[in-house]
This record gives sequence, C-alpha cells and structure tokens, in this order.
Amino acid sequence: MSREWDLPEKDVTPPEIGLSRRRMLRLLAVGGAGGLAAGAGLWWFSYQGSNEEVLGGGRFEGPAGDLYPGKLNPGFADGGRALTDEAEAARYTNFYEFSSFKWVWRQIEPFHPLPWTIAIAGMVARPRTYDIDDLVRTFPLEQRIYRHRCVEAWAMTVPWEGFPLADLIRNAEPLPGAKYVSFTSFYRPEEASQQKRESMPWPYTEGLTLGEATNQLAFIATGMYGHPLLKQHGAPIRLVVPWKYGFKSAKSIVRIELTDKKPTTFWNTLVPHEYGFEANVEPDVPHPRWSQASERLLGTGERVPSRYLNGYAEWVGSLYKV
Ligand SMILES: Nc1nc2c(c(=O)[nH]1)N[C@H]1C(S)=C(S)[C@@H](COP(=O)(O)O)O[C@H]1N2
Ligand SMILES: [Mo]
Repeated sequence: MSREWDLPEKDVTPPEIGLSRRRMLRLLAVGGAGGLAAGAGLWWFSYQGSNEEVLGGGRFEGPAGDLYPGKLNPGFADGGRALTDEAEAARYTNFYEFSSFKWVWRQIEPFHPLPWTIAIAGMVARPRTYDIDDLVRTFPLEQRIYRHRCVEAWAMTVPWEGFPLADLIRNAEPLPGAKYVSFTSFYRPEEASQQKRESMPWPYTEGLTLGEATNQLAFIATGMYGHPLLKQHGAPIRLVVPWKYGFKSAKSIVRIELTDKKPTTFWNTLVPHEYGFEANVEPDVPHPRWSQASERLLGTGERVPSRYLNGYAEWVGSLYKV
C-alpha cells in the first residue's frame, strides 16, 4: 500500500493548517513581527482567495434552485455552536477526486454536476434511477443544522438542505435480507484530475448498516446555507451522517445500493488500520497518529472538546449498545 496515502492533515500539510484566516489577520495587525512576516502573511492571505472567489468558483446552475431554502426542521434548529461562516467552510474542503489539499475550490472548475442521475438499487423491491431534479422535487426539502467532525480533528456547524435518507430507502422498499447500504461517488477522470491516479480505489465508496442508514439523523443533502450545494461540498447530492467522522459522508453520489454484505469503502481500503468501517466519533479512541479528544473549529480556530458520537448519542446511541 502506497505510503503516500497514509495521510490526513498531519503529513500533507497545506500552509493554512492551524492558522485560521481570522488569526492571520490578527497576526498581521500586530505588525511587530516585521516586514518579512507581513509579506509572507499577505502572500498567504491572497493564496486563500477572496470570499467571492471561493464561493463563486463552486456555484453552478443547481437543480431545482427555486425550492431553496427549505423549511427549518425545529428538531435540528440548534447546532449547539455558532454557525461556521459559509466562505470558511467552502475554502477548506476535503474532496480527493480534485485535490489532496483543502483548496479544492481552485481545482473544481472542470466539474459539471449536471445532468446527474442517482440510482437506488440492489436488495429493494422498487429500484429506481432518479434524475437529480426529479429527486429534489420528490422529497420535501428541509433545513437542518448539524455539527460536522472530520477525522483530522477539524469541525464545522452547517445548515444543510435535503431530506432524510430513511425516506429514500423506504420508498425503494428494502427486501428482508438487506443489511447494509453502500454509497458510490461519481467516476469522471476527465473532470476530476485525481481520478487519473490509479493509486487510489476510485470511485469513492462508503457504507452504513441499514439500521444506521434508516436512523432519522442520516441525511441526504442537496443544498447548504439556503441554496444548492457548492461543487466543492459534493454537488449535486451527498450523504451527511453527523455522528461519524466526515469521511463517511460521501460526496457527489451516483448510486445507493442495499446489500447483505458489508461494503468495501475508500479510506478503509487505502489505510485499513487507521480508518474503520464504523468510524463513529469517539474522543477516547485516538487515531494512531493523533488524539481525538478535541477539535478545531473552522473559521475561528477555537479548540473545543470532542464528544461521543459528536454529541448525537441521544439519537443514535442505542444503535451501539452492547
Ligand atoms: N467523494 C468524496 N466524498 C468525501 C470526501 C472525498 O474526498 N471524496 N471527503 C470526505 C471527508 S474526509 C470529509 S471531512 C467530508 C468533508 O466535507 P466538506 O468538504 O464539504 O466539508 O467529505 C467527505 N466525503
Ligand atoms: Mo474528513
């Protein structure tokens, strides 16, 4: 297995790691650090892109854009933390199809998430392929504020737009033997430069147990911050499972399949001893190369304690009781 892929954050360290935009501005304001630091700071600052570059680069003619924003679900109206600034979330994304660095917004131009279809297939009585526009019009859109926790120990709080995964699965009528749900992202090496690299098991895949997938927290997002998803966040449709590390929340999905076998998954295939199938947020279980006890909030850079199941034990805790 190529050690090149033995990564997140710690090995492949883009210059903005650990230094939020706001902190950098503060550092520049201090000025005492001298001209060299100021020069480096200005270079760094411009390399980050303006908010408009970061957001504008990811916008496209999203499907059913007229339907946004959805109605805020009162059960998920409070993320328990301040919302992450939209541009800060869009500036710092993981999308390995386009880049191993966080500035995916710089590489995303060739990606054209329309037209798009998504199939629900496998062990279901009613398999179906939806055009993305029909899908968004079939399931009523709602807005939910969720915390997101990456295995690399950064976090954000985001208003997603979409519908419960359970509704999509119920519509397809699972067959009795179905135990798992697999998610497959797109494969378009002509649009996604990193998919030309054969050292990675493209397309990106993820999986859940059927019990996890039909829990009310598991969410299909087609939008974010009141409009269709930006390309770098996994347009036009992605998974959001907020009690698990972020890599479980597959982006730009083309296929959802019910099976009786545990699906193979992207990160588990690449680095099995570091990224498991279950991948629940567990602050007491360190990653082999770093602690998971605390996390860094995008935007402010603040460090806060991590919580078991990312604080969602009330919803999903019973799935893991022995
Ligand atoms: N297809 C695909 N899905 C993916 C990834 C990816 O590289 N490719 N990265 C994952 C990781 S590690 C995280 S933390 C989240 C990040 O979502 P965001 O970039 O929209 O914040 O997407 C996940 N889904
Ligand atoms: Mo992640």
